[in-house]
Amino acid sequence: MDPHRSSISCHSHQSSYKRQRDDSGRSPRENKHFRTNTQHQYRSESALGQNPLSCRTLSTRRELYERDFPVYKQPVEVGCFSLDSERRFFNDSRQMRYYVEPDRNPNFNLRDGYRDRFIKRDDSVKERLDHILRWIVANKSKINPTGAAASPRALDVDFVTWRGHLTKLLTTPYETREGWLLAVTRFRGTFYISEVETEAARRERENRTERHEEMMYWGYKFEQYTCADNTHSLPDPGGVVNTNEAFCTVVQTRLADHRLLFSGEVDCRDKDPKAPAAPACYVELKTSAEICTPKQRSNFHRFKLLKWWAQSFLPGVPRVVAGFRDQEGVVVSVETFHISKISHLIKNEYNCWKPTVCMNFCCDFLSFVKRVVTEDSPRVVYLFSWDPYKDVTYSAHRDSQYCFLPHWYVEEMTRSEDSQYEPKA
Ligand code: 0WD
Ligand code: CA
Repeated sequence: MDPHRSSISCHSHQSSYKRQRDDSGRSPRENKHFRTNTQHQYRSESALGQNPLSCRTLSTRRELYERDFPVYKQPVEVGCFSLDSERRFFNDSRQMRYYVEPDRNPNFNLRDGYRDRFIKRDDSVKERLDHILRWIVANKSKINPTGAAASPRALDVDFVTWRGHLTKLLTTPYETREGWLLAVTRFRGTFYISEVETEAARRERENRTERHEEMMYWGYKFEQYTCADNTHSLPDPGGVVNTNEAFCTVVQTRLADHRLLFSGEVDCRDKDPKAPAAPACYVELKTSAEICTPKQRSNFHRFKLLKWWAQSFLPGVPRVVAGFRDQEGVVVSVETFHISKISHLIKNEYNCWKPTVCMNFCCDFLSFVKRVVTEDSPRVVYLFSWDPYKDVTYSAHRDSQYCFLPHWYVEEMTRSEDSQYEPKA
């Protein structure tokens, strides 16, 4: 038998998992999440674990996740980083911006500057987890505060990922249009999750209409109207919008028994020096089409507020400031949404989304990952795949195009782990 395949095959693991679950005395209903998958979506190159019996799936049906809200610890900011106008990484907050409250009816023209004062990030460049990994290498002591000897792992967290990837997981039980691919590598006990662009997403990116391209600019233009570079200055709507620039927070938290470390881009913070500490001082900025009919209001509650809630709830950002714009791209009104009040706002909506379903699905997906991803190696990627109305499936790949942990990171983490046992100077 191919040693690569046997080492990664989840067949023996599967039976041990089943035994474990059955012994736990939990109801057989819980096992409905997992069933034998007889299909194989990825038979590519060195696809491992091809024994169909060894493959299992995770259901995304909402009703399976209507349980008590899982424990989600208050996210703690453990650091931040900045990406400059050329997308260079800095281990500091130099790109932090300050929120300047606009007029309630401001008439901001979001189309201004699209042709002549816009530098767009090249979104065909896939950065994967690189910026977060750079931050980890520069801040290892902040993540393992108790010191290395206590733990044999390189990092004292279970999962490292982007906040945006977790947002996609939270909204999955309600998503009917876009599927996802998430690559997972287990390295020194930690699971790294990095998105892979789907074929459909690539086609959409490469075939955007001019109108769509311009509308993507509008969100960044709204940021320029409402953010200042420091606490004493005002926004400069005459400047250049450059989407390479970013300020990212790095937070640590726990979802049930999953310890998470993730990073997310933050638009700006409250400029009052007496504002609460991060992430509670952060403000998320959004634009949305103005709401003129009951149908539009209902859609806003069902789809937009779900995405806004999930994205900001995860890192503990308490408020979203929304600019509502007309068809011509003019912001006609501005409204603040408090994340903690969004679930009340949607209560009157028939058959609407539920935060507990989002969180329980994410939690069960992370448990699924922990069970499936058994081989600990930067050379192995388990690719989790989901399409609307389907179950989550996976396949395993060694030395494939999906590998995403860079050599510099693997070397740095291996070196620092060995050095833990060296006498301290
Ligand atoms: O290359 C990629 N496909 C990805 C890049 C996937 C995931 C993240 N990233 C990078 C982004 O370039 C950005 O620097 O990570 C950072 C943001 O990560 P996140 O906070 O986890 O992502 P998300 O919550 O999806 O987006 C937050 C904001 C967006 O604001 P809105 O209000 O539109 O949700 O980050 C920005 C955007 O302003 N953003 C991006 N900026 C440039 N390129 C991108 C992107 N691909 N994705 C999101
Ligand atoms: Ca935003």
